[in-house]
Amino acid sequence: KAVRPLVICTWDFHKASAKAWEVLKDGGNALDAVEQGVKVEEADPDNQTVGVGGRPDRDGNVTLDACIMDKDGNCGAVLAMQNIAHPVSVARKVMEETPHVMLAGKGAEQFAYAMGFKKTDLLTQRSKQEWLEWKKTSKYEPVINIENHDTIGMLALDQDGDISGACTTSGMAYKMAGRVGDSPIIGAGLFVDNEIGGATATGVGEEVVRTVGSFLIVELMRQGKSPQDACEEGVKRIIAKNKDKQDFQIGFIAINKKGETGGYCIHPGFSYRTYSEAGHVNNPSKSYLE
Ligand code: SD4
Repeated sequence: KAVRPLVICTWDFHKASAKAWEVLKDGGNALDAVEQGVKVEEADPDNQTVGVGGRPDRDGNVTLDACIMDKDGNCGAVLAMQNIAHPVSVARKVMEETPHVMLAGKGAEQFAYAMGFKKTDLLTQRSKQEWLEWKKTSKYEPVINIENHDTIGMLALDQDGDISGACTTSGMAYKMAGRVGDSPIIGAGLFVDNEIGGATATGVGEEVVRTVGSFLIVELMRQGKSPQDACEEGVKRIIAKNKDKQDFQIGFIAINKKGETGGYCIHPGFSYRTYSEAGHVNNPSKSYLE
């Protein structure tokens, strides 16, 4: 018998997984669960890689990326959007209220206002101070498990056995203006196929985009791999393209229709949360390197 409902998310975001579980345990659907879950991190000013409080780009602007995907393969995304606290909810509106899948920059922001979202200053004093400090040297060197520490990708399997997912981030700190990572790209930062399962990613987005990581993992599950084996193969594909230089982090998590889960990363330090009737657990991820 399948384990459900169930939620899984990147990193130790226990408040987000608890929120999603609250929705799921009362029979709520997976789409609402992932949206409500990741919104907890978007709203948290202490999380410096998602939503309010996110680290800015090198010009001092906080630009947010997010996407969402439902059981029917519908999806929506916003890219490099400023001044809106809940990009995942705007992504859901793109999915539900427009004929499009992605809106970027100013267009996304205008659409959000039209949908009733309020203008919000996303740059906190703390993130601003750190950025001013960074500007003194302006060295762009993402630090493993630190700069990448907070993107939230979440997948849920609801009581009806349906899967949805969401992913939201402020992206790599001090990125170039206009840079977009994997997180809002369907297939890269997130993919759900309700016949099979779902996958989502955290880490250096450029590498995830190059291998269309989350889509790859779902396809590997379609071919019979467990979520764990599929995540491991996903990381190995990235390693194969980076034989000489592995000084960056990638973490993948996945779920299938049976409620089996998996996670894998390059460097130790990544973990993921699961919440089901079996409990609320922070799972240290296995890693490619020791
Ligand atoms: C990105 N994957 O924009 C994101 C970064 C990330 O925690 O995971 N940050 O490339």
